[in-house]
Amino acid sequence: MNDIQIRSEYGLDEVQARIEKHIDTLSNFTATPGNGTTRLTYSKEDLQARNYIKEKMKEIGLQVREDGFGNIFGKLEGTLKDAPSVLIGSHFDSVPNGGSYDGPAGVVAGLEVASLFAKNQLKPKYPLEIIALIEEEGSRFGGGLMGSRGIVGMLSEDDFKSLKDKDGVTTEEAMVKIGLDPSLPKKRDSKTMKAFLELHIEQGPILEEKGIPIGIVESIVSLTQLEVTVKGQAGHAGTTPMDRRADALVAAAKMIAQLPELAEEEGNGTVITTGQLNVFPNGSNVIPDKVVFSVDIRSGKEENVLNVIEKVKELVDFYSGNGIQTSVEQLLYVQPKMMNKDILSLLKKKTSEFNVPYCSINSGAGHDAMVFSDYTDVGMLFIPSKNGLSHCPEEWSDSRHLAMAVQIFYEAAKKLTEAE
Ligand code: HGY
Ligand code: MN
Ligand code: MN
Repeated sequence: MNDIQIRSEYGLDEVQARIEKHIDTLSNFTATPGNGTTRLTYSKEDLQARNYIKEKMKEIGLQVREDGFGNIFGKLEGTLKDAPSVLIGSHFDSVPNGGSYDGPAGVVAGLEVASLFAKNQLKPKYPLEIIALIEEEGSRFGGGLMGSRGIVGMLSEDDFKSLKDKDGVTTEEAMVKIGLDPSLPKKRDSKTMKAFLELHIEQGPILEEKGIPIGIVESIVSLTQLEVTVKGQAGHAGTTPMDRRADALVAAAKMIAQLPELAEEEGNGTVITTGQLNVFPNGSNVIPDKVVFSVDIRSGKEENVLNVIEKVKELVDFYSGNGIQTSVEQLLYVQPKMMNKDILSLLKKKTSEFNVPYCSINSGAGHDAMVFSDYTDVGMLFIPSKNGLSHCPEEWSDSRHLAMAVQIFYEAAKKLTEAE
């Protein structure tokens, strides 16, 4: 990778050292130490990370608040009264046994941009807000993109309150348990947002294989999360003849085995994944009477996702009957999103000014930026993922690339907040 200019106002080595410390500290807030990051929303680990993020925001001199979902905001006021903010950030929850960078890289980048604003005593006209979002992964309450959907009003208060985790704990109960206040304001008027910048790890192999440190995201895939429920009849594994069974797991297994070819038939890079499978009552000598499994479908083109959703529903329906009942619930659906053209140009310009090699890239992963893109001007930068790995303990990115992204966002944020 080409080296980069070090400009005095950045003290890039100092930024890089702080980035490594932030990432390392946050990675310790996990329920599975030694086996990746497991930081579920409103968990003990969430609270540890939340307190760290808020402490860093206060050290920088930001005004810190949390909303009624538990999203964290650190604001550097602008000179313009009641002006909309330039937001920089990402999420701080994780998938089970995930990595240290998916989400936190973007929160840390925001903290470091704010640090540079403070260090250089910038007085922005428009406020700069650093944001740490909850439940982007949906690992605890399903669906995903919960913090950002809540802020823009895509997730209603009632729908939020109705969400429960696998133990039946509601969002509000879980919030109160770690000292959060669900009665705080939730939805935010989109007029209070001027722009949203998100740094994220690529989570794929493209940048690393190209030897390019910065990816400027042009679009984000369309995605849906389905939940399929298959019901049958519980029974004794030993005394129930094979021709008298309504085995929910056998039916579900036949469905799941056929999902990949639905995506392959659709083509266009369409992907489909079953990541979650819950069997009830889950006894080795009991015929399962209920199975619940996830189906994650993505494509750059909305029509591909819609086609495959219909094919999944037909496939599931095909196995109902003979004592088997099926249902499909859609937990999340987001259309493909284009990043804002002006911000794209700004990020390209600022990256070029540092002679940092970059390329345009489309995101196969979902991000909070896709939610905000319908409400404000949005831009994303990617940095390479080692061996293209993510959502696993092996996830790793180079703090030098993260520091490069910080300086690009710093210059872009100076422009967007008119702190020149
Ligand atoms: O699933 C995704 O694309 C993101 O990591 N939540
Ligand atoms: Mn992420
Ligand atoms: Mn993720």
